[in-house]
Amino acid sequence: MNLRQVVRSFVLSLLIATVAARAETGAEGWLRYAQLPALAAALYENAPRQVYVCTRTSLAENAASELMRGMHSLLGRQMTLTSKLPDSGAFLLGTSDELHAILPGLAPPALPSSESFSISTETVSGHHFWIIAGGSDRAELYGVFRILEQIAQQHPLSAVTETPASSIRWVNQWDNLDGSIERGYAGRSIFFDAGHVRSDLSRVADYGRLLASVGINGVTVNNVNSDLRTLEPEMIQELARVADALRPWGVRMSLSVDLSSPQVVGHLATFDPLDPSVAAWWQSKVNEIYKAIPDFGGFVIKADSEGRVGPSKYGRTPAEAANCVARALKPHGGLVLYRGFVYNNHLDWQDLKADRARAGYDNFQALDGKFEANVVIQIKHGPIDFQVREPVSPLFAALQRTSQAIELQVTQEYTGQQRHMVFLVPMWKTALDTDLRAQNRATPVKEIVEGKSFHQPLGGFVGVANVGLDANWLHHPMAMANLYGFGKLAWNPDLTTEQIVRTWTRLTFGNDPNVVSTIDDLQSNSWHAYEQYTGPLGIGTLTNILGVHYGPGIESAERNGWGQWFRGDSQGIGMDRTVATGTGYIGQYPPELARVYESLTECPDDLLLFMHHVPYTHVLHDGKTVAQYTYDAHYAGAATAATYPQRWQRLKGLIDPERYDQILKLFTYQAGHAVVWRDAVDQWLQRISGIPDGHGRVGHFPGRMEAESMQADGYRVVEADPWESASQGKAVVCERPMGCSLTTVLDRPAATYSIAAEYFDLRNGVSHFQLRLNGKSIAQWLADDKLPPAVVDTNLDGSTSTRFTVHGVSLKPGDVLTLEGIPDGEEPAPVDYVELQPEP
Ligand code: GCW
Repeated sequence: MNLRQVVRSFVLSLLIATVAARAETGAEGWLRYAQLPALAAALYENAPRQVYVCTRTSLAENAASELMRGMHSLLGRQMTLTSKLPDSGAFLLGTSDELHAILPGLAPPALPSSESFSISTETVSGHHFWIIAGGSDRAELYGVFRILEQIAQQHPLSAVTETPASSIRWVNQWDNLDGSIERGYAGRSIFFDAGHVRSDLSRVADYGRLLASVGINGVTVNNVNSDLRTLEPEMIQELARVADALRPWGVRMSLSVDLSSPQVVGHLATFDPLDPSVAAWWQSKVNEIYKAIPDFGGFVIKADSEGRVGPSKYGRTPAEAANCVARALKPHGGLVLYRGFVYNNHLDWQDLKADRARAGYDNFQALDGKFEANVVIQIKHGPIDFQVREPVSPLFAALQRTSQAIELQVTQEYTGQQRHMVFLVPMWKTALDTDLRAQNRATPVKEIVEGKSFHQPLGGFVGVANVGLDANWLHHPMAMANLYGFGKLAWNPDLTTEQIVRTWTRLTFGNDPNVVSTIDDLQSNSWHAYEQYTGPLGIGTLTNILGVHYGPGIESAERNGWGQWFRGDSQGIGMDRTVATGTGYIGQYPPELARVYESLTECPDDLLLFMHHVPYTHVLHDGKTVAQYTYDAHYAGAATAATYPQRWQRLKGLIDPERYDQILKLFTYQAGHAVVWRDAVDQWLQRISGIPDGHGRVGHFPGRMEAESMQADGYRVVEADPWESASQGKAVVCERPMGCSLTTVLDRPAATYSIAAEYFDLRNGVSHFQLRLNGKSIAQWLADDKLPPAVVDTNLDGSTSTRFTVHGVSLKPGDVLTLEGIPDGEEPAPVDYVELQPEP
């Protein structure tokens, strides 16, 4: 070994020792502050060891202790907080004026907003100062997090001044007071339990820290489907404790409220927003809140939507409702975020002109300019509902005299529920970068929601986060990149996907180049792969929209009032939203963009079925027909997911064992579930279109033995519902407590194979499975996974279908393969098929 190699291996062993020493629960998220190898730490040898805070507010002190905590953890360095300006070097934290007052020689840059910060180094009388100047103490904290982020990535520190792109950078939590979370996939609420605020709010404080580190400044803590008790006086007192836990991190609490509160909580005869007694009630309620929570952020309002009451009850408009509440908040500096998600979920599906996508624009466009200055319309990025691909909502361009915020969904409701790795930043970037061409000029969505395009006073980003009590917050360790990425984009939507994922990976898993490039690649392409194996061409995710929004449930979107139709029949598929022959939705876009979407030839393929109804033989830009493209996309997407476990396994030893194992398990599951998706959609498409797959794959599985065709002892054949969620529509169940079995005599050429068993893992039982080869056990496992849905679903369907694979089995003709299942509880050890695949 030469000296370089010696040093490298020393550094490597140090790194491994550090990694091995800590049990990684994921609780720290991207704030691990993992100790740097000695060589990297040497970069910061000259960094000061003292910290001086100009004004000791609790936020500024928190910033200082975060800095000390980070420096200690990253560099093993003891830091001290000094109460008088040191005459040796130090980190100095303060506002520009404060810094100038203590060291008149200093000239920190002018900061454009109270949330701006700057980092610089200065040498005064031979002493080295690192200066973190903030427009406020909250911004000092942002500066501290930025320094630590640089060090954790082993970047040299450089002078920088930053200002967030918009002032509203909030997360929403859809937490219910009973402790459940609507569309939450990572355990119960960190805020509530059994109708009350939790007594232990330590996770709330930790959450505040994570959020602050990426610049989030607000949390709406309760579900937009708001509990009517939210504004009861006792609840406000309890909620004040949540605000207290968030305050040290500069994160303001806000609440979702139901517009009927004046009636339900205040016992008024009405909640008509134009009734003076209602306005007075809101005013006194808001005053009461601010007494308990002086930095209260405001209200989020969901009204006239999905069963929530609203102003329509009194023939009033959303503007009249929003303004009534906003006027009460105004004297305190609070905001109303009124959701644009207002639509009729009892549409007539037989009416070819009916269109849910039109609703946002139809309900709000005429109200432009009629809102109070502290009202912001919170608009989901697409016109339907967080599908895997949607165009952006045309409402963004239609509101030119109203402040707007974009609502993005971090919690992966329609995108794999944190069982599938789906990195959403590329999807959000696509939305934010979409140029709506309002007024025939460049008006990308990001600039509209920043308030820039139309010179609005407010604007911003709201992310539906739904973290839970799971130690790692979101269940899938990879999903934390979405929360991180949301915060980063809210701060600066011009960051690239690469910048975001790279930083996240380095902070979360360390700086090993192999680790960084593997994870970045996995994450970056994951949305595309998920789109391919679920719903390509803008058709919608194709999940069961009437149930848990997880596995395939294709036709659940059709023929009901929810309006998520794609109108597939034997002739063709897609929603005709054109002005010429369809619902006219496309006409809601500014003319330049509308022209592109209206044209069958110019409309981008990935939005084709969102905008147009076409025959399955319609030829796309790449020369394939719609039918063949769809078959191929599903095969390609599932093939990509199939690579995840192997690619991950190459990182063994470079990642701590806890997260390594957890992610390997999730990737293995995802690879299997991608096949469930692929087969469900492709089988369905082949049947409805009558067009066979040009490559002969769909419906023909050479290695597959359907459970219903194996020799059964005790197993009974059942139909799957919907049929396409089981291979060939059928599965088998065992109702004998002692168990049942499926046997087959193999006739494949002698070789090494993987054997996959496709079974259904229900929540209401833990069945036991065993595979035997010629009587000898080769694998056994329990159907004990806690799959979505979190509610008990007794269906054998695309949400519960799960794959177990055993690799490297030598098989020869005449071998006898047996799958045994022992039911448990109400789970009848259900099986779909067994599949053999030759392995190299
Ligand atoms: O997509 C739907 C979700 C609901 C949610 C609603 C909304 C909180 O399925 O669970 O309700 O959107 O955004 O209000």
